Amino acid sequence: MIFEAVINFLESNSRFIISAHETPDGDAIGSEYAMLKALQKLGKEALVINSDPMPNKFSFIDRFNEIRVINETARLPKNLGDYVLLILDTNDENNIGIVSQLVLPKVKDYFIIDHHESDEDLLVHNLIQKSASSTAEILYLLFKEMDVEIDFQMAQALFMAIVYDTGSFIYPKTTALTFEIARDLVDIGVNPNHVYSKVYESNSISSLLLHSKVLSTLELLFDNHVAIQTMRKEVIIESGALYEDADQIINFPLRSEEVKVSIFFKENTEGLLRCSLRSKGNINVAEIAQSFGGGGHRTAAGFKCTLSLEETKNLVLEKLRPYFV
Ligand SMILES: [Mn+2]
Repeated sequence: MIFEAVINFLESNSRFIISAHETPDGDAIGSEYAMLKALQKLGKEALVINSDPMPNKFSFIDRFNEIRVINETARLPKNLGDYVLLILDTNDENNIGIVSQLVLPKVKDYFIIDHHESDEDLLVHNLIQKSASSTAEILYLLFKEMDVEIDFQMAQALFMAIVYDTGSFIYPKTTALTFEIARDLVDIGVNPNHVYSKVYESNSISSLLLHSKVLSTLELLFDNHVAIQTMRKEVIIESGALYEDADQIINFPLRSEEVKVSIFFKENTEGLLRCSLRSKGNINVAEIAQSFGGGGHRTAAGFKCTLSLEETKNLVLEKLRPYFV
């Protein structure tokens, strides 16, 4: 039974810190919230502590601001050694930001629940299901297995997470099971239009201006099969937008039939550069991201750039060249 290790971990510990990857997305936030409520229902003490604040568009699921940010709204418990850490929606401990230094080395133990590509050795003591559409999908099945009642607040958080990670039920890992779960969550009371509107129709005008500026950087290469967009920190500052407002921009170019791979270089306001990759069809961009120290899924992956933008761009294009010549 795939849940044996995680159930054993949850049952044999009583104090939990829940965290997820840095710059948390809809799946990270929704999964953390649902897990927090599930642990409380199981009579456990639990806290959610992230390295970065959540984008505002996800905050409707967290009415009482229980999802905290380290050094901002969360003070770490003094007795960290009595706690265990649950890492959600990433299997790379270097991808949980400052939590990897301030929490991970001090807790009693940790456990990963995730659905990204991972090293084989991680599969043994964690719950990593790379076929799952989202971490939330895994959590839903886990809660069912453990007979944890999924209330409306949990259902809404899980639904938001699934909507986000499946691109509203269209990305490749969306299956009949995903729809069955969604159906049950709607049955519990989730309003899909409300969730969609919060996540996708609540952006600022600054965000719209940011989109127009970034789209104007579009380059098309390899006979229009590869699209590259670039966001420098200046455009974030000029448009008055937030870094997270850019999280959907990478998907635009894929709307063109010819574009098979979309590459997005994005710099945050501190000048840190990240490369995100999306593909449709046969090109495994997780493999490319892994070769730069990052990770992800077959069709959606990313890494932090250690070289300049130009150098990184050339290296990524070299890796893609064999597919297009
Ligand atoms: Mn996810």
